[in-house]
Formats: sequence, C-alpha cells, structure tokens
Amino acid sequence: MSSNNEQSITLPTGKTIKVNTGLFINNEFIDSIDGKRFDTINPTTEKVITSVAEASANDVDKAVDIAIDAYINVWRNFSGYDRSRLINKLADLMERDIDELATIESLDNGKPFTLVKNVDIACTIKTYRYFAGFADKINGEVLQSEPDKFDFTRREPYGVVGAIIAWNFPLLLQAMKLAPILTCGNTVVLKTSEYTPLSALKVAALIKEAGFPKGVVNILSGYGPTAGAAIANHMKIKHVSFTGSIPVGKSILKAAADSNLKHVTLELGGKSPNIIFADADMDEAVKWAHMGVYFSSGQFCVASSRIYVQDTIYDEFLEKFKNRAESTKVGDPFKEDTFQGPQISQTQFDKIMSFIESGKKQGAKLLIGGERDGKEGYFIKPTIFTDTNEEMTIMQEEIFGPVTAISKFSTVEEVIKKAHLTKYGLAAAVFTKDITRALKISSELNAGTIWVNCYGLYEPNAPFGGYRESGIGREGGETALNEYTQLKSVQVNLAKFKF
Ligand code: TXE
Repeated sequence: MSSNNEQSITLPTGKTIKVNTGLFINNEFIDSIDGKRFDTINPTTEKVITSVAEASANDVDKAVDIAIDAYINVWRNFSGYDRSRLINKLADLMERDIDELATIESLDNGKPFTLVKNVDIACTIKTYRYFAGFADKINGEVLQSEPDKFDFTRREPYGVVGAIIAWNFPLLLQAMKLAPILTCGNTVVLKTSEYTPLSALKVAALIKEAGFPKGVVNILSGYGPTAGAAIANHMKIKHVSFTGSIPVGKSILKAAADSNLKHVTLELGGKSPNIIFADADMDEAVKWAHMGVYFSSGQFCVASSRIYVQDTIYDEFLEKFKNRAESTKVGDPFKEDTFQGPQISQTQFDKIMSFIESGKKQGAKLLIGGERDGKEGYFIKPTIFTDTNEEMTIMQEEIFGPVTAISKFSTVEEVIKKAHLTKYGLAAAVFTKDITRALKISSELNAGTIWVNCYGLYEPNAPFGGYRESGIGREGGETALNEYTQLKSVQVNLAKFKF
C-alpha cells in the first residue's frame, strides 16, 4: 500500500484497477487517527476485495472541523454559478469514468454491471445535473410589507451537513445527498455504508479532480454505532440526512434531539403495495411487477413485497408472474444478461431466509424459490408466497430481498384497507386503464410516491420520501432545496421610530 492509501483491486477479468481507500478529508486520502481498517467483501464470491480506513468519532470531529473551516473561509463565498459548474464537472467526470464506476459498484455491491451502468449511474448523473441547475436559483421572496417597511426572506445554507447512507444504491444515494447539499451551499461529512465503501471513494477522487475546494466534501468509511452515531450526535453539525432502516432512523432522531436539536431528514424503509386491477394490461403489469420486486435483488426501499391482484384475473396473473420470476437470470453480476445478483451480505441473506421460514411457519404457501441459489455467494432464488394474510410477518416487515406475496382482492375499499395495514408509507402502485380510478386511488393511498401503470421509476425532479414511519422530509425535487437550507426573514424599517 502506498502512503496515499491507494490499493490495486483485481477484477474478474484479471485486469487491475487502483482505488484510494483512505478517509477522504480535506481533499486527501488519509489513514484514520487510530490506524484501524476494515475489509470489504465481494458478495458474489464472499471473498475480501480490499480493506479501507475505518473512521472513529475522532475522525468525524476532524472532518467536521475541516468542513466548517471550508464553509466559512471558502465555500460560502462561492457564487451559485460556480457551485453549479463544479457539480456539473463532477457529473462530466462520472460520465467519463462510467465503466470503472460501474465495475467497482458491481464488485462491492453485487449489482449487475449493465443495470448499474444504465440505471444506477444514469440516475446518479441526472441527479447531480438536475440539482446543479438550481445552485444559482435559490431564492427568497419579497414579502408584502407595511408601507414604511421592506421585508424579504433569504434561503441560507446550514453550514456543515452530516449524511449517512445505506449500501443498496451506494452511488445514487450519495448523489441524492451530495447534490442538493452542495447546491444549497453547505459543506458535508458523508459516511458510507460499511458494506459498500468503494464507489464513493472513486467519486471522492473525481470530486478532487473536478476542482472542489479542500474540505467541502469529506467522505468517511466506517461503522454505524461509531462514526455514524458520532455524526448524529455532533454538536457542530446542523443537519443530518440519513437513508437506512427505521430503528437506526429513530436513533438518529433521538441523537439529534439529545445533542443540538439538529434538523433531520430520514429516508427509511417501505412495504409498498402494488395493486393490479382486472382491466390492467396484463403483460405490462406482469413485467413491471417483476421489476418492482426483483430489481436490485429486492434490496430497494420501494420494493413491492405485497402484490394485490383483483380476483377475476388472479390465476392468470399468478401463472404469468411465476413464469417470469422463474426465468429471472440470477448470478454473476458481470454477465450481460444477469438481472439479479447476490444479496449484500451473509447477515442480509440470513435475515431474508428467516423471513421466508416465518412465512412458511405462519401458513403461507411457498409457490417458488425460498432457497439459496448456487453454492457460492449470497444468492437467493426469486421467491413467491401466496395464501397470505395481513397479520403474517412477511406482510408486515420489510424483507429487503427477492421475496413477494401475491394476494387476491375484490373491491377498491378492500384493497385500500389492506394496503394501509402496515406502519410504512413509502410508495404504492396501481395498474388500471381507468384513469378516474387511478387518480382516486392515488389520492387515497398513504404513500409518498404513487406509480400508475409502472413501478419503481426514479426522477430527480420528483420529491421522494415517506408517509408514516417511512421517513421525514423529502429528497429529490425542488423541495429538497428547502430541506438543506434554512429560511431567514429580514425586516427593513424605512421610517423614523414611532412608538
Ligand atoms: O441498515 P442500517 P442495515 C433496511 C432493510 C434492511 C435493514 C437493515 O430492511 O434489511 O434496514 O439494513 C448506519 N448511528 N434498509 O443494517 O443499519 C450504517 O453504518 C448512525 C432500508 O444495513 O440502518 C449505514 O451507513 N448510523 C434502507 C446506514 O446507517 C448508523 C436501506 C444504514 O444502516 C447506526 C438499507 C447508528 N447507530 C437498509 N447504525 C432504505 N431505506 O432503502 C447503523 N448506521
């Protein structure tokens, strides 16, 4: 290993690439203060890819002080136009290095290379460009004032924002945090997931190359209870933005309250219902529903692990969906036609298998799958349950794997009632040709995103976030600018003192 933490990684093709594995602080890749490192595992082979520096609370302190310094002395003096130019430059560099980024992501996360390139990274770049366009358009408003006053508002950055992300979309989640945070003029300390530190470090190198000033973006690899908790509890961080599980989201909210009452954005899990009416285009519904649960090996917060099908088409849908699920190409993420890679870790593999066991024990019928695929890697066969009821654990908890339950319904009232019988409210979908019904149901469902005749589509201009326990705040869309700025009122007196 060289002094700048650069390590060589051998790819499945035998080719090697270099990755910086230090903590990215002040535009340098450095060792952690206590010298600790941890391994990152390839979920396809269960073998170690490399090790990365591990941040502790002391490293978080160091990064925060540097980010504050960068905010006060450099970044807040940048014009919106210059921030925009840098963010767009980063997007350009990601486009240039898209194959290397996709390779690193596939290796570290197990996502199929082709999908990473065409979906994850395409959405990532779009997100940076979408928000870059706002950097010089963050406006306050002139308020209606008394005749001898001039009152207005300003939208101002927080200073340093903390961000903590999950492993399921490492590049996209990073963009969903960094793009609006930086656009709004904040500096940032971002902790990646301990399962997928590598692609963010490649982005860190591109951030430096793009010309971001030192200390504006700081990226730490590390664990949740140490580095993550240090961010959530930090007295100098004014806003923390988190993507991950509900229990950790709640702990972040508590830490924010117990420390400095920092603002909090939480993007948490889901148990999203996909509702298919008898008049839907059957083949389209089957394709989208399949994508809606098996994409990313079911490891996405909006995955539909509850599919409700109207009784008159239930048998036909089930047959077609089963056939499509059985033909899913599961395996090597670097094969061009692979659709489903491995689960991220042994822990997630075990958790999903225990959900499958609970489904069987509680009386659901396992139609297909329910077992490991192959001998090596954390692969699980696409799994379908039928004959479920709403009380079963698999109908209540986020499974985060390639597992869905297909149930019958007969009326709109019945399916809406069932759709609402969980604590979540992240997303839902409706398939029907009746636009009146689609719009009525869209307004009745308690979810932050509703898809009509499609599933799981991502647009950076669409606000994204949860109803109920699925989250607080919105990422995406112009509204994210409100998330990462604070609003100030300025009242100017134009008259003599009258009281
Ligand atoms: O998430 P965690 P895990 C759900 C999904 C999955 C389950 C567990 O159901 O099966 O969560 O996944 C950091 N203070 N989602 O264990 O633990 C951690 O280091 C501060 C849904 O991986 O929530 C990582 O960076 N930070 C979700 C991030 O939080 C802490 C995506 C997420 O880890 C921390 C991922 C602490 N005390 C999982 N403990 C989605 N919304 O898409 C952990 N972290």
